[in-house]
Amino acid sequence: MFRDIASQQCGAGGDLYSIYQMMLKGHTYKTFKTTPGTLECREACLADFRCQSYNVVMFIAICELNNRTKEARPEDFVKEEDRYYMAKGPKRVPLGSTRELPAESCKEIKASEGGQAVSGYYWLDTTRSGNSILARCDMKMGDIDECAMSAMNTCHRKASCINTQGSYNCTCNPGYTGDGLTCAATNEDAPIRLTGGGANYGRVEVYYNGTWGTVCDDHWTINEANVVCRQLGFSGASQAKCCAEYGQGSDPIWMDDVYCQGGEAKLSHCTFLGWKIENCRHTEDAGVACNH
Ligand SMILES: [Ca+2]
Ligand SMILES: [Ca+2]
Repeated sequence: MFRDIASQQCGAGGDLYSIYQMMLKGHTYKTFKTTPGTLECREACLADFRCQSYNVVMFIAICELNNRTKEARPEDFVKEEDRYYMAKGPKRVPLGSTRELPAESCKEIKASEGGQAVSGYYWLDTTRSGNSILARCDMKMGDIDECAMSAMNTCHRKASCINTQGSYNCTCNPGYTGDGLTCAATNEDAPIRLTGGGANYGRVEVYYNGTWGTVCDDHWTINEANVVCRQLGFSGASQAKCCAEYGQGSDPIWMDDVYCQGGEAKLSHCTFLGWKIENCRHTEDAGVACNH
């Protein structure tokens, strides 16, 4: 046993070292008896890529292979009279680098690998389920970057994802409005027309995504009607009409719950639920009557 320790200390160039009367507790995945005075424990660790370090129970020569280092789990590196702790050294496989050796968190990898840990993809098993997943770790933060993989975040495709400690944030891109999980275009210049009436009155229709569709009359007031009329070149509106006053249009119902301030140049600049996000029927198609 002492030859074991001495030989490792000599050949290791500082990378291998034993620490007496200390052990790493709670990370042993394999325990077996060795022949005293041999290198069996060290050889077993070197032969198994899962092995990150080992404890030896002195005098009875029991070997405990650990799947963590004391750097990864400093809180579990504890005093133990009958044991010594041994690092695996340069042949150690970095934690989280293979599916069979997942880390519990990016933070653990950062602790385990120190300055060697670079941001990138690692294997994690955050719930100790036995199933590893590949995730990107932001090592500056020591945290999972949910933004790197679309399956790990619920941001809308028109939102940008910002990684945060323990989570992430979604923010709608410029020109879109919403909570980041749903984003609707705010400043698209959708053309409009009046149908089913006369030159200056009719059902409001909006052209979006290659198709003409209708506007729902929920919250349809003179404010919204004014924006429609001005967009069409009239001075303003005399009336906002509800309830398919000028007949029912056909699908899609493009806009619902439209709120205009009054100064918008286009109806599509007003706030609304988002294109085709609605709870209406065509019996609720909105109309306007404009001033000449
Ligand atoms: Ca995160
Ligand atoms: Ca509605």
